[in-house]
Amino acid sequence: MAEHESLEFGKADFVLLDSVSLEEFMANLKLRFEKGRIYTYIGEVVVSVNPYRAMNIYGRDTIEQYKGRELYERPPHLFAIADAAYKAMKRRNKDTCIVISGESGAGKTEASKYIMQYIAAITNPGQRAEVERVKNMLLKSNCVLEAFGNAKTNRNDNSSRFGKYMDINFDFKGDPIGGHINNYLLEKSRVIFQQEGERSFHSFYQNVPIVSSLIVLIIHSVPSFDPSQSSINDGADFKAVADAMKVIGFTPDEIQTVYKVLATILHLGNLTFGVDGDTTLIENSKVVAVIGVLLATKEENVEKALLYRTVATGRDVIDKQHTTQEASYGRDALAKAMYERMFCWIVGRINDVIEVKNYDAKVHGKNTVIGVLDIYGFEIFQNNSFEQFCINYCNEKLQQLFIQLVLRQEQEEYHCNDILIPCFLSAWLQHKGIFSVLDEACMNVGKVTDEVFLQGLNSKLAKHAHYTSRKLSPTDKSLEFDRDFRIRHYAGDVMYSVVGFIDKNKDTLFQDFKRLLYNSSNPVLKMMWPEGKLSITEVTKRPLTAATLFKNSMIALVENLACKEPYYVRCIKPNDVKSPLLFEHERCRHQVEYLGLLENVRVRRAGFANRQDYPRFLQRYKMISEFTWPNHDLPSDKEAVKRLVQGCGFEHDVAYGKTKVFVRTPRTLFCLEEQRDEMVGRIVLFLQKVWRGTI
Ligand code: AOV
Ligand code: MG
Repeated sequence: MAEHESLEFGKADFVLLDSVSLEEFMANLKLRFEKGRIYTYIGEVVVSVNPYRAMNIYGRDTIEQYKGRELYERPPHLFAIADAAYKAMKRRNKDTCIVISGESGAGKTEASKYIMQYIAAITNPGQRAEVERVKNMLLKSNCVLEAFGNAKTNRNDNSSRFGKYMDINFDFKGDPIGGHINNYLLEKSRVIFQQEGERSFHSFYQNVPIVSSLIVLIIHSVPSFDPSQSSINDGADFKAVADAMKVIGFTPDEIQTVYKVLATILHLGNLTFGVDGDTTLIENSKVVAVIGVLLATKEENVEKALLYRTVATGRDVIDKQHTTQEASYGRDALAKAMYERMFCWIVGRINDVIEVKNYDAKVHGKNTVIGVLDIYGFEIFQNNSFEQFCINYCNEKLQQLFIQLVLRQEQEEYHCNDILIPCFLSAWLQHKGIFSVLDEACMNVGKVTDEVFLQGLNSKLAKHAHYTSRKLSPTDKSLEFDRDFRIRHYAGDVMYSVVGFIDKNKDTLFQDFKRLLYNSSNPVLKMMWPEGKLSITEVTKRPLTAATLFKNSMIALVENLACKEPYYVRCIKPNDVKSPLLFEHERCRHQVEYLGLLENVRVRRAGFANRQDYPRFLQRYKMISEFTWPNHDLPSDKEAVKRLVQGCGFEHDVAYGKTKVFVRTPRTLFCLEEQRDEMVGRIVLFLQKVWRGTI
């Protein structure tokens, strides 16, 4: 397997290690990284180490080398996995998916883009116009979604702050005819707050020139472009995004509305509230006037929505004045909701243009899909909140799926019970617990605080091995504050601060704001807020909490992935300083362990139905090949075995280790045996004839 790569680059497949130990695994990973070989297989899983430098391995010529080839024919690459997923889809009519996992900054998003580029490059040889259009849309959508959904964090300058699953639909020719994007929980709190050293979404910075020209009154709200952030070029990105939006078909009005929403959010950030006697008021009322213009609504409507809340008491409807605290809460909720809604609307507009158009293709034609999943990676920050909890929960869910699909399945198939899959994954189970305690706390009537929620966790999860808090472990120095609790995730311990959990979970946006936006005379904005149509007396149902929505979307995602043939890319982050040179051993070892890569190698090796020493293999089968019978003149037994296998056409099902040959499926072994029996039969017959003297 992948033997064309010289051994100086290490083993191209971890299955071929002489012995499966952590040391050998790490040594091979390191050697390959240092030699610029960032991809290595475990069977059909690609392990990728972020090179943190431009690699000359994604060009047209490389694509050509992988097109239509078998996995083992070329050195390990994302393109080979993309090709395998594509071939399975095309030849075997299977829906496939490519799941890309790894922690924040490990290279998932980059990998997903290369995979999509590859698929775009190898399809549509007939240059059909509609297919070209779809491909172009799919590629352009990345750029737009990154602008609005990615941000600089302390882990990654271009960190995905939403989860993305993209289906690409193919017709019977294997050409892309459409697609669909599902997005998962955007980290919208970033709009109003960023940790030290981080930024809001790229869109705010890229659009500075336009947004500021929209701002009639400049009130030191426009974020300044920081040239020291060398990896981010807001100006150039802006042009690319603006072009991409145009190509995708966003109308000038739609694009203008996007800028207006961004400007509104920046202005909301400057609004402050004060009191005059019993009255809550807006201190800088000029801002309200600007927001009124931007939202195409009356200034007094904006003011009213910010200061009052319409409540139904029995049959009466009254306007209840906010306290300054409530007003500030409302303002922030509005900024977050407007951004999130706009993001979802953008995804929806992209979906409109990429959805499979042709009715016949949808209903009658063969329509198979390749799904590409690129989510936000596991992350630990200085301060971790509800969003990190959801992100890390999502990563555990995917790891759980990997265990089920890749490790367990192979284990069962081959009855290799001697391989133990560690139980480091019991952790996710209790998240269910945490989500339900959270929802319970939010369901309570009366004043529910984060502290009540924490008490709930402490009593429900007191005995859980993966949960602790300051109350439960008072002597634990790392739990510095009363508000902290800690979870042992599969990828590491994370300390969460309970502050804000309840609000973020309830995710309340006063109906007054929805009405305000729905009543805008800007039709694009109005369209984003259909539920603003309802009056307060019509709004009765308690909306689902953010945690419940997220949990449900994760369950649906996992079900969707589980019914497809999965291909995995496991990304590793070599260091925390974005260095192309540094392979931090401890950091990498930790990832190899929690990703379960060693177990992956073990089951994969066991997954080979058979392995034998080269001399033994030759001894048994040498009679079936003219190159090896009765003796071979090749330089080694290994070479002889290769010749033999090639001659039989079993190359795709065999891997060559240093001292052993691995045969993957029993079928190949049976065929070898059959051919052997036949040859042995013939030889016996021949010998009998010689013995009887008839020859
Ligand atoms: P992520 O998607 O896994 O993190 P990215 O794909 O954004 O990580 O990668 C982070 C950065 O690493 C990129 O911006 C590149 O600078 C560099 N990089 C990654 N892969 C490559 C590659 N193949 N070649 C060159 N540079 C690369 V997160 O979205 O934060 O979980 O949430
Ligand atoms: Mg990403």
